[in-house]
Amino acid sequence: MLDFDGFPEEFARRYREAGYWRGETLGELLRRWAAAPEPRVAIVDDEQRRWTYAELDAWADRLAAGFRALGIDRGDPVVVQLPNSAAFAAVSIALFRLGAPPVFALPNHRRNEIVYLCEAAEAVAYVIPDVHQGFDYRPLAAEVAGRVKTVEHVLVDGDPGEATALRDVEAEPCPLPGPDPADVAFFLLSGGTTGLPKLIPRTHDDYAYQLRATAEGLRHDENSTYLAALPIAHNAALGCPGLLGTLLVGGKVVLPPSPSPDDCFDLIEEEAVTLVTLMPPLVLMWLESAGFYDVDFSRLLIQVGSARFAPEVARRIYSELGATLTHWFGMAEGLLTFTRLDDPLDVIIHTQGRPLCPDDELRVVDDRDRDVPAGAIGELLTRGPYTLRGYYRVPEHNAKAFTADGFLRTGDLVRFTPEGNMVVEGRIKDVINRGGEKVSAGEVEDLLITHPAVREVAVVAMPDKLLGERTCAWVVPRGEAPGLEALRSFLRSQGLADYKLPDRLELTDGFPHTKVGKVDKAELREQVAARVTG
Ligand code: OOB
Repeated sequence: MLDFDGFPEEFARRYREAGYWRGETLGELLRRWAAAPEPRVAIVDDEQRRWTYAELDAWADRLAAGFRALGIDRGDPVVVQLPNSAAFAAVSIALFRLGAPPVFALPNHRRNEIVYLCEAAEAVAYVIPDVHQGFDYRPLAAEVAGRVKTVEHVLVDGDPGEATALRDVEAEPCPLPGPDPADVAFFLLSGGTTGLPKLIPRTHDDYAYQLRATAEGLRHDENSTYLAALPIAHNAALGCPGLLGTLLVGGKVVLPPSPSPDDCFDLIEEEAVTLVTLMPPLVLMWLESAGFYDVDFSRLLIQVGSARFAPEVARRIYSELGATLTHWFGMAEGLLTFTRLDDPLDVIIHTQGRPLCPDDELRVVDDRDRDVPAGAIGELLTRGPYTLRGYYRVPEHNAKAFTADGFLRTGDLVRFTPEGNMVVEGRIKDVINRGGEKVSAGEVEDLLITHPAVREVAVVAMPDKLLGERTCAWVVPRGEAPGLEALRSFLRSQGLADYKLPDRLELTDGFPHTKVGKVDKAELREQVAARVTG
């Protein structure tokens, strides 16, 4: 079995007694709806094919049996890199039933990320589409399987090429040993604090709670329709309530080909969509396009989180779309806060609301872990029934990332209003939040420093009208100065995902330093901000 930092027994008992944890496992989540006498639509895929709960359930059973026949067992991690598709749901539920935790990679991850994930998890298999958005995943998978010895199977949704087709894996359903509710159900990726993103173990107990509570919080039920516009491999669209929460409550999930207005707006009416999750730049895009379409948004609840969401834009959701907003703060690690449906408009627009669970513990502290006065800004620390107790297999990192009593140091700077609503004010972690996509500065720096023309490098955020932030690489050159395009193609050749490539290059003879001798990134951020806005 997988060895990971689970919840201490004293806390597990408390969460069970309070009724948050009910001994459920995620593989069982759609059984009830599959057994209903009337067929119910679970998923409408990007080719408008409609999958009933019974079909999805049977497919997951056949896949689980097939995975087992391949030798994939309870506790064996499997890297899953599928786009939004019915196969994503079937494969994930099959792996939940088997107790073989998927490691959810994003569709735009490339060799650098996937090799790392396979190695960090010691994955036994890697599941991919054949071609998606013009990218052929099969050569990538062949390379990954060649490099990472533990990866024994490459499984392809579609034309398998040299690898194995998912459809050929399916087998007659068989009894499975099944996981324990306290087991790791799957791994998510952290946005990163230092260096490479870490693996986040999420248990059946904790995620089943998250699904149930987020659905209740948004009154999302069997009559609701969720439009999965963002990648369902990301926590926000996977389970807040997202794909899995919708399947839990018996609703319908619609998978558009992309989050663009062209692909989504007609579906909103045709499928009577009630909930969608968007990142702030997409809200802007939807607002700019809405006038060109004749769509009734009045039933739609728009869930926005992942990055700072400007109040001026938030207000336009009401005035221009006639839709409703729920404003979220979330992290793959666990903690979710959000504005409730009956909150006053001012609260919805200006704050990220209150924690999901009455037993979420939140502290706001200074740089010596002392609680700041009420209303002051400080780092958010948190502990609770769906927040991890340790990243996977990185004890040294965990010693710094958690307090001795198990609070996660979020790296986010927040304050609370007198009414108890949280407001994110900034962050101290070394991450660029590129419109909701997280770029770990250290990860990009570690690759850039290996370029022969780079003597020193510091990657920082710079302001951007559309994305909020973009990535700037400051470089002290060695010999002839490199250009931005040269550095970008170098990073691409190293297998780094496109969204992590720097958007701008600044050359300098040397970096400013702080009193303790570290590169002064705050100063570099200010200098580039002055140049791009000035
Ligand atoms: C969501 O999850 P991640 O893991 O991609 O990123 C977490 C980080 C937070 O630590 C914070 O730095 C930032 O994203 N963030 C926000 C924010 N919501 C998240 N920063 C400013 N304002 C906000 N409202 O991003 C995520 C997961 C589940 C639901 C929603 C978002």
